Amino acid sequence: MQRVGGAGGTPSPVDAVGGAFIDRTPPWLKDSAVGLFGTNDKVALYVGIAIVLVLLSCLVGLLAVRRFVAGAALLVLLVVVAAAAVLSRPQATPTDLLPLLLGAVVGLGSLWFLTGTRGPAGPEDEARPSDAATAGGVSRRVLMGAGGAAVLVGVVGVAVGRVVAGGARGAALARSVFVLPKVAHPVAVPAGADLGISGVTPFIVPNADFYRIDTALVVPRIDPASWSLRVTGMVDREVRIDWATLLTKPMQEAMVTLMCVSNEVGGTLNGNAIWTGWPVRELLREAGVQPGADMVLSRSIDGFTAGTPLETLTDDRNSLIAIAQNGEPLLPEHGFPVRLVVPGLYGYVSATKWLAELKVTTFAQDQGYWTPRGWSALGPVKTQSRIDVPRDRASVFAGTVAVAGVAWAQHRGITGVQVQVDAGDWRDARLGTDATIDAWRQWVYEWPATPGTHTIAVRAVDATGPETATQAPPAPNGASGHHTITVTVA
Ligand SMILES: Nc1nc2c(c(=O)[nH]1)N[C@H]1C(S)=C(S)[C@@H](COP(=O)(O)O)O[C@H]1N2
Ligand SMILES: [Mo]
Repeated sequence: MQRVGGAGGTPSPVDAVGGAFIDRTPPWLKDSAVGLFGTNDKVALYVGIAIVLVLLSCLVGLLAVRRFVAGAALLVLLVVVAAAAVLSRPQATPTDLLPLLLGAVVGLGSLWFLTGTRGPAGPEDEARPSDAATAGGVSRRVLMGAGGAAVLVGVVGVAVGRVVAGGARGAALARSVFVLPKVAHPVAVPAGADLGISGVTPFIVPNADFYRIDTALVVPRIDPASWSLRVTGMVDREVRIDWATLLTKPMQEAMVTLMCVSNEVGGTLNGNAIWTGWPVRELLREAGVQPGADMVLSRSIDGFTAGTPLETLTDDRNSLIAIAQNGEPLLPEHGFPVRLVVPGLYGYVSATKWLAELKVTTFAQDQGYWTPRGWSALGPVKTQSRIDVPRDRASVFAGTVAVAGVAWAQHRGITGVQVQVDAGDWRDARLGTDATIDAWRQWVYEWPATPGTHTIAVRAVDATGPETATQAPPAPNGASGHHTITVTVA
């Protein structure tokens, strides 16, 4: 088993409940679910959990005031539910229950003191009705209650601090322990690929700005020394490759634009980078793929899975077991130490981060994480384009205005981009230099802007023609339709 280094890999009860919630996201949320759990939405989920916790605490308190046993029973029930969530997480160990147990003890203790219960309700309480009202009693209870609350806050604070600090330390250590191997054929950005237009997404997106999408509430912090990747399933021999062995393999570089299926038309859930890794097909060759297999189910250390067509991992494209992004070890958020990168497919069926296993199998037998949640089993990227400048609803001055953005048709290649103003003819935009069919291209159209309000639409062209005008939502297999903006010219 792979081990998770650092405290950051240990799910807190809150993360466990949140994670269990994410995994059980009901169908009515499915349309937005893949995108929903981007970085901001995780904060929203935490706030939601906090509000629910406060409300539940109030309920526990109200019940306990009437009958201590009822309040205590609800508290215990909540702890049991949370414990079940903790233990349902893929990386859970029994020690993960410790914070919950502590919380339960402190919670019950606080409840005890705050309700003034001395024991089972009985004639003794009736005999001393004024006990709670005596000055000494109140101040003692307030003191004890405040003390209990302080302990509770302290426990939570320590737990949060431990996760944050421990995780950061573990990641920093792990990412500093290796020097990237040399590659035989480094990939460079061709001159003119980046048109240098202000406001347009950089041709190579810096790692820190790269979009992040995953179901992980706590970023797994993996010690490469204990990491390994297993190849299982329909293979002649199961193979296990550890970190040290992986680093001895001949590494390749490839420029690939990664893309999320939940990206809306005009959305920014995509990014282009140079990835360094060992071709997946080499590892599959070592294992020996058996006839009849048509899918590789890649599994993350946190339980996420992606179902990738076997041929996209064995043909001559640059499908990589990637260890670096733009010449740097992967960031923890982007899969450190190892992730998959497959040109031409949306991330949910291919780009598994914190990679732990490749199971050679069939689409008939296995499904990736998102498939039973309403997303297509197959996820080839749709040809599309986006206007980055001007921004939608912007005001510009009359004269020549640079309308510009990016266009992508991963593994087919962009051959043109066209712009339409109002209901006019489609005009060819100027393209940035072609780097590879797997990367997006920047484009610019010098628009002679005249005063008034105008709509501007863009469409990408690949070898099969212009991108479709038919509008489709992200689910089940990617949004489509022309990105269109409105601008006011003064
Ligand atoms: N372990 C894991 N890997 C994952 C995911 C995930 O939820 N868990 N999400 C996938 C999806 S939907 C996308 S779009 C890409 C995003 O990769 P990035 O966060 O590095 O941009 O990661 C893929 N790999
Ligand atoms: Mo995605």
